[in-house]
This record gives sequence, C-alpha cells and structure tokens, in this order.
Amino acid sequence: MGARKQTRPKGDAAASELRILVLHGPNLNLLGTREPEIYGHTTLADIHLVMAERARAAGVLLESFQSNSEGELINRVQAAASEGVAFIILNPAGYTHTSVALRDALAAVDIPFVEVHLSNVHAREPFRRHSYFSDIASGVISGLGSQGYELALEYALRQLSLRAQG
Ligand code: CA2
Repeated sequence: MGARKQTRPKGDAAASELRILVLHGPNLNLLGTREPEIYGHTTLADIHLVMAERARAAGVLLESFQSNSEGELINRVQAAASEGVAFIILNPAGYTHTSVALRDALAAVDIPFVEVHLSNVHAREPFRRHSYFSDIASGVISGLGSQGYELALEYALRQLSLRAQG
C-alpha cells in the first residue's frame, strides 16, 4: 500500500476532524497475492477502499498504514497520538505473538483500538493463540476475513459518535 494511504472526506479537512488509523503489520502487503486459502483474495488496497468509503460517508478521515518493520509501526502509533487520532484498527500480523514493544506503544498512547485478524488464530498453530494486544484492546475480531476490518470500523464509528454526543 505504498506504506500510507489517506482518504479525506469531501471538502476540506477541518483541524477538528475525527481520524481513524488502520495499521497492518508485516507481510500483509502480500494479501490477495499469496496463500489465498488462508487469507483470501482481497488485497490491502481493496480493504482500504471499502473502509475509506464508509468512513467518508460518516465524515471521518481514515488512514491506512502497512509496514514490515516493528520500529515504523511503533513510530506510526506514537505519531497518531500527536495527530489526535481517535481510534486505531490494528492487525499486528506476526507481531501479534512477539511484540512487547508495539504493545507498549499502544498502551502508552492510550488510543482505543480493536485487534483484527483475517484468519481464526484459535484454529491454527498453538503459538498463534497468544496475543500481546488482546488484553489491552477494546475487542478482538478473528476469522472473519476482510469483513473483520469493516466490522471493526462500524464499532469505531459507533463509539466515536457516542463520545461526540457526550
Ligand atoms: O490472520 C491474521 O490476520 C494474522 O494476523 C496474519 C499473520 C499471522 O502471523 C497471524 O497469526 C494472524 C500473518 C500475516 C501474513 O500475511 C500474508 C498474507 C498473504 C500471504 C502471505 C502472508
């Protein structure tokens, strides 16, 4: 996804505009091109388009970012805090099962997030059952393919509108 994709709602983005960040971890740039029996045929660009359109309709700015580097993902999470990102949708991919450092970044910024996995991690190898993120996530969606991202976005939009209503 050329690392970063941003889709603005129609018209100029106000400084106070609500922002949602979608973060994809390592190897997810291969989505739709390899192992379709596990991860499906949908590409990351397809997922971004559907989500961006839904967010735009709700008047929310949605950015997607993919990296194969742990440090870049951590830097993106830290930047999200200074940019006022209101919600994160995160598929940490392989870092789900290994990265204390990315977990620490999410805990530090205190931005609510939903953890998403395309595959059902509980129906695969035992090492995939442990996540460094699930206990600090608002919720976890696993095994629903690319639809999991859309459902996470619906949840985020509902939470943000509830918050806006006070
Ligand atoms: O199911 C998921 O979304 C995962 O986060 C995907 C990770 C895996 O390590 C997690 O246990 C579960 C792997 C991402 C690799 O993505 C690929 C996509 C297409 C082809 C090859 C790898």
